[in-house]
Amino acid sequence: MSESAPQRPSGRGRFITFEGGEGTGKSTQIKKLADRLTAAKLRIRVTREPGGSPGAEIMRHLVLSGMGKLLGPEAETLLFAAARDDHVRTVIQPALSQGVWVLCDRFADSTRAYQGSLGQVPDGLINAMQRVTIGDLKPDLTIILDLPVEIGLQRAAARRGSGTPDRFEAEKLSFHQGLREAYRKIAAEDPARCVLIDANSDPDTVAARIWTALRERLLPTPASVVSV
Ligand code: T5A
Repeated sequence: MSESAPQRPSGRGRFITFEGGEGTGKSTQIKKLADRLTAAKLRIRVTREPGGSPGAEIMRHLVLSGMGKLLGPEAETLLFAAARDDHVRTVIQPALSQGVWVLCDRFADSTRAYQGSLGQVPDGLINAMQRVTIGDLKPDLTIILDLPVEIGLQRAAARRGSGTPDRFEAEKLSFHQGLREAYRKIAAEDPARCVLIDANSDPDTVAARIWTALRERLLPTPASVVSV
């Protein structure tokens, strides 16, 4: 196979996050990008939130089972923050400092969209928790997958089969519509970091859009690509 691919960077790895509403195809696209970057001989760590480390996976179970919701929006947000704190310290930072590229399925923008915009948790609390949990850590690139909510929910339902919807899948259609708008706003407010990707196509077409964005954002000069 011969294609343009990124050169292994010296020093710190790159941090790429995937965001979007339910069933927008984040997991599918992370796998495709990981395969492509691995073929380009980069060291890749795929991870997710909530979760990604043993401690954070326990928190994941708590929030997705709906137990966090019983405590109220602010306490539920604290659970996400506690999970992120463990994940950043034990997985993300060590990998980046070893030159590994980290691809993370959801990160801090999820808290801003789900708990901030939709849960109405005040910005002040979200910002304070962000300072504690991630400090100066900022994704080099955030891919926001954009899709009509009905299609995303249909995809999520088809994949779930006869299983029960989780705590957020079970929210009303208006919640998911608000979520889509919240992500569009995040993308518009931080265009240097975020790219909004039309996810309403087949998986390979969406992957090609993501690859183009990644090359434009993280590999800006011809000198930074090699053939494999
Ligand atoms: N959350 C998370 C917060 O509220 N605050 C936070 O701070 C954080 C970090 C996590 C939940 O936690 C919330 C947000 C979430 O509700 P989760 O189980 O990790 O929940 O689930 P999600 O991240 O929401 O991801 P989903 O499981 O809903 O879906 P994905 O990963 O976006 O989609 P994917 O790739 O699994 O695809 C879904 C189905 O569609 C098909 C796939 O094959 C699959 O069957 N598909 C396509 N079909 C047609 N065309 C395409 N282009 C397709 N791409 C995928």
